[in-house]
Amino acid sequence: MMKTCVWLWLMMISWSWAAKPNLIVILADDIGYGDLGCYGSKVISTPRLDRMAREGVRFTDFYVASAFCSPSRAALLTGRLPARCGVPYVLFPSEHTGLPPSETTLAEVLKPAGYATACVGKWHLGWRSEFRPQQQGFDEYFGLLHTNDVSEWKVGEAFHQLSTFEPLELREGDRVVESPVDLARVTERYTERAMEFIRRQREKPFFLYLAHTMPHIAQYASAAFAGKSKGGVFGDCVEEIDASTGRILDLLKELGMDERTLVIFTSDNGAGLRGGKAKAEERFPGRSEHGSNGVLRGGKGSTFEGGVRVPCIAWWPKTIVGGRVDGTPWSALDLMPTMASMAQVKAPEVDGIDFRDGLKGKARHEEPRMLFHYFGVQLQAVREGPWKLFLPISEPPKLRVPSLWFEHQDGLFERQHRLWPKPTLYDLSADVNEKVDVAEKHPEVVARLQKAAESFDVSFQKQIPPVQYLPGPKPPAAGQIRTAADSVEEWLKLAR
Ligand SMILES: [Ca+2]
Repeated sequence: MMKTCVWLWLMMISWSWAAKPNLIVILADDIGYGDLGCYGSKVISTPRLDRMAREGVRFTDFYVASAFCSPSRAALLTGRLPARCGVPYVLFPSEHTGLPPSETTLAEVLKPAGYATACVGKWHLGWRSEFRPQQQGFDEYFGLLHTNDVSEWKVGEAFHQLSTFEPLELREGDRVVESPVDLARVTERYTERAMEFIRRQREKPFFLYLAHTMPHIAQYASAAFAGKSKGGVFGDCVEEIDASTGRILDLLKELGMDERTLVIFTSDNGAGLRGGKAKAEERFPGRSEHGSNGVLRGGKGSTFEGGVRVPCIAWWPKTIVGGRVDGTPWSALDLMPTMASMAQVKAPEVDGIDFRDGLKGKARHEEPRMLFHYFGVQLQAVREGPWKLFLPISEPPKLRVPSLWFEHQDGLFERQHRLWPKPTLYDLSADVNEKVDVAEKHPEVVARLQKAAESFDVSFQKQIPPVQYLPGPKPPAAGQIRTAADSVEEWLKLAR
């Protein structure tokens, strides 16, 4: 009797892993490490995400591959470091570039394995038709091709030179369905559209990439959430995303799909720091709020933990045992090979690892794994086990990838690609907020990590491809100001 039970149990376990599960990635924009109740927020109420964590696993050491929107997304979808997959820096609407069609995304890997694929929400990986989600393996697309902070900058302001044309358009496939988009309803509409996609899936397994526009600046929540959170308008947006996630989990249960669906909730980078608030306040009055990275140092844009360590919750009833809190370091780069493995297809060569067993709580790494924290093309820090080493850097990168972001803001390239005179070492197990440099106490750790990191980077630098730019009208040069009289017809033609 006992033997039969064990056999049946083993059969069930192997069946659940053998069947191809549905895969959902819910990506919030700029939610920081301290912005959810289950990660310690006292001002933002997230009952549904907290419950998702209780029913699933909450990771304390989950990293994104970049502390900015576009490169973080490119890395999540390809499993490759941002500079390797052609998107080292954040993209602006005036740029004729994006995630190269030659890159293989998770959607492209899953589609031949029989998956229906949908991208709902913020793309931010290229607006020209050559770079849109439909060219990257997604059967369906509903959302905004651009980030939402380009819509309200006034003509004549420096930043506007990067934007060139507006308004911000909501699209179904290539078709514009609302222009300008009502940002207050965007979370609600993404949610409805995602649920409608899920309801349609009866025959095939599916992959849903739901990338929220919120709570990225400029924040808007729908009427049911606006003004409700103790965390201000930022909190309103997070609370709406919390409710949205709850609706999706409820729907999966209602349709009987919950036990064959893996849902991952995470964020694309840490919350922006308060220091940037004054500048933002001039442009987005009342909508310039940032979240919290909890105890972590630094924020969006930085390779300190606050920029690159984000909340991550995985939920899969019966397969993932509920209530686990897991401190294994893993990365958004791992989603591609992990999900490919679940779909029983081979992933292309990537920088991530197959974390399938780790999701279930089985130790995954026999040796400590090294995680590489790049800012664009510059390797700034590495993590291995408890150690985080900031490398000594004596000169700015030799490779200057074309990027409007830098061309339009004097000195920004130099400021953001930092120089460090000497290596700095932190022991994250004792000092998660990176306050005490222990490099002098552990010279052997510094030497070992530095050698391994530099050796990785030497070969990495040789593999960085040129950024793919398409021909097109030029945006105003730095210092030039576009006026309302300037024609944007050429741009609008390309946007269709
Ligand atoms: Ca972001």
